[in-house]
Amino acid sequence: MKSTIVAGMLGAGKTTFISNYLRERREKVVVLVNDFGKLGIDGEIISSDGYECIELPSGCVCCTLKYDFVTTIGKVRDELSPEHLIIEPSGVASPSAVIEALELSGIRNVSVVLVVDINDFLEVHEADMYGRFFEDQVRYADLVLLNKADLSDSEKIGKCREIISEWNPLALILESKYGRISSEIPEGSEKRLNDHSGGDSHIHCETIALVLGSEPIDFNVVSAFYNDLNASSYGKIIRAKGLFITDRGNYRMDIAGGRVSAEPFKGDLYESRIVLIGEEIDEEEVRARAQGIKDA
Ligand SMILES: Nc1nc2c(ncn2[C@@H]2O[C@H](COP(=O)(O)OP(=O)(O)O)[C@@H](O)[C@H]2O)c(=O)[nH]1
Ligand SMILES: [Mg+2]
Repeated sequence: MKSTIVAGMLGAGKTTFISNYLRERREKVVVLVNDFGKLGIDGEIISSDGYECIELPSGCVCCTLKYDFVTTIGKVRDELSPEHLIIEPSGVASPSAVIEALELSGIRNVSVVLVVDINDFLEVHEADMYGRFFEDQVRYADLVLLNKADLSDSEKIGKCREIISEWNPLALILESKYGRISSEIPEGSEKRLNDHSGGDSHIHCETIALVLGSEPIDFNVVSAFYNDLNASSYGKIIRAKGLFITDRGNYRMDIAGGRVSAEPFKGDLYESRIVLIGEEIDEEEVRARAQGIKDA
């Protein structure tokens, strides 16, 4: 069984990459998603494309969920026997912890794809915000996607490439738009794991999950809510993802890399829901606003 970890910061384009990659392939794939928020939005996006997708419960595979994770991997291998297992850990989990859990399940030579939002990467790098955690993500990668190339320019892309190849000279580095690549994921190499037992292997964020009911809600009202969230009206929102039943049909709306986006969602929805990830979020105010949208 070929195994691939798709790592990357919140909103870099991991789920988008997986969806586009699967669309072009015929192999039997199982996708394991460990989402940070409780509502399993990524799983719903991948399943709507018709792929087998298993959601791990909320939490982080590197700490509380390690045991569940190892059990699930064993079950997938024995019961579903896919040709390819793709794992999307939450954007705050360290790849080394996921590699370790795979090794505990007897899976070696896993491929690591790192999806990077070029603009975010440069900002974070310049601010030296994530330190070792960030470098770790790059070090383990076999393939790095410099994603969201449509929102960047050749100078930034070049700079990104330079930093990444310095940290990891062996990784294949490709530019991408919406995570689209024409080549195959490279074979994984043996990974030498850091001893992260004493250290912090992930970033701690707050997460809030909101359910907005099954009645259609006003598209413009949800858009306005997103714009306010993005403008930091309720604290720092690093990432928002939501699936909504609206008066204009089903929509998926995101905040990633400081941008709000909305696109029609082709899957069925039984309720509208949203997951927010951030710091110092004013939960009470957010919940009140969400209740207002639901009641309107
Ligand atoms: N403009 C642009 N948006 C992208 C690209 N890749 C992903 N996105 C958008 O970025 C948001 C986050 O993508 P997602 O795959 O959910 O990120 P994840 O949190 O890493 O899984 C979504 O709204 C995507 O449509 C890209 O190359 N260009
Ligand atoms: Mg995702």
